[in-house]
Amino acid sequence: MNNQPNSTAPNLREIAALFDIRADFIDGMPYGSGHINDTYCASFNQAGRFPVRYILQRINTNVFRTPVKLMENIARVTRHSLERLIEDGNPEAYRRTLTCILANDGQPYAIDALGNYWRVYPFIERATGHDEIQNNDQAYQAAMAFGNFQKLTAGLGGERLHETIPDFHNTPKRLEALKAAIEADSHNRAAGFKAEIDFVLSRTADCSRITDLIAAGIIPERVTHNDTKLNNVLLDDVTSEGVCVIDLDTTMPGSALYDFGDMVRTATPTTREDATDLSKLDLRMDRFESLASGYLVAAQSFLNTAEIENLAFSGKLLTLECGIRFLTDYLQGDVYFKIKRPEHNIDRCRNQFAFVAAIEKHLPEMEKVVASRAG
Ligand code: ADP
Ligand code: GN1
Ligand code: MG
Repeated sequence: MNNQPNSTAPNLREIAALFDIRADFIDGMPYGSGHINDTYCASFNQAGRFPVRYILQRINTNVFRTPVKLMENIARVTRHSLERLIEDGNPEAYRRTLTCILANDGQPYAIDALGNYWRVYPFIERATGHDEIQNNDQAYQAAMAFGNFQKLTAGLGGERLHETIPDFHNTPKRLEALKAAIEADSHNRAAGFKAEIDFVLSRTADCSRITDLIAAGIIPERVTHNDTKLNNVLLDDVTSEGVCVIDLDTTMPGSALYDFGDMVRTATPTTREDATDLSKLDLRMDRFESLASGYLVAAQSFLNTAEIENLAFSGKLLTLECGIRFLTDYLQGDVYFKIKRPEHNIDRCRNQFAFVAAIEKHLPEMEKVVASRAG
């Protein structure tokens, strides 16, 4: 089974009818640039007001093997988030968190005639998830929003959340998976990518730095988002304020460093993740300073010293890990990430590795910035 876009377009009217939307379907179309789920934006006439928009999302069950447990997590996290916002008197609580529209049977998901799992969220209006950063304020606001999200989930009582993808950010295991893909070489691609493979192998020691600190109890487990790429937070179109953290599929036990690292990966490079002209790729220190400042405003009160000391390094690790995952997927024949061209995954991999090299160059400066911002 693979993850490339389904050629048969779903009947969105029929999907919408599985949910308690209480509005008349007008139309719908594919939406966004996520690499994992199939996302649609649909318009409705809601008691004479139109268009009222909803997001209809087909969950990728090739990637998320336990969709019911996944939706249990999301329902808990979003309910908790809404309760806190209302308690705090936020006048637009329903724009500040995803909320699940329940299916006709009361579950936060519905299964269509083909066995696909679907969910529906109100469309968060007048806010955008940016694929590419435009200014330092966006970095500051996005980082603060993800930091506040970690603060919010720290207050989630009850049972440990389900691990929707076990070992998601276990970089040593990601490295092992790459080695297995090289060994199997199912698509006869490995021979052409010796430079990329050597790049990873020469950084083997980096891969286990955070997992070792977690195993030693020096870095604590927290409930984290685990997919904090820039376009997974919607920023207000007028003020740039972080309005709503989205894409909660991987919200589960993790490390704060995974979240900060993925922000560095996506908010500080000068080019987008799949750019092929690497001569222009560098890390912008001004973006990094804004990112670290915004994150620490929200997170400084709960992070421990070891976490703060590894914030800059986490950017390097998460970028390396993402490059490893793109390379693995390329060698396996593009079964995980959606691609728009045959070389997409290897282009992304090369871009990530070039960015690792850029981070390595800036790491001492980045560490100084974190130290000064953390006081
Ligand atoms: P994926 O896991 O495939 O990345 P996301 O949940 O991130 O899927 O959704 C894909 C895109 O759809 C997002 O980047 C964002 O632009 C848009 N999106 C998702 N949910 C909403 C929402 N509730 N309101 C507005 N836009 C949304
Ligand atoms: C995927 O779902 P999306 O597009 O926000 C991936 C992340 C990767 C990212 C790389 C569940 O994120 O882990 O870092 O692509 N999500 C999953 O762009 O694997
Ligand atoms: Mg996403």
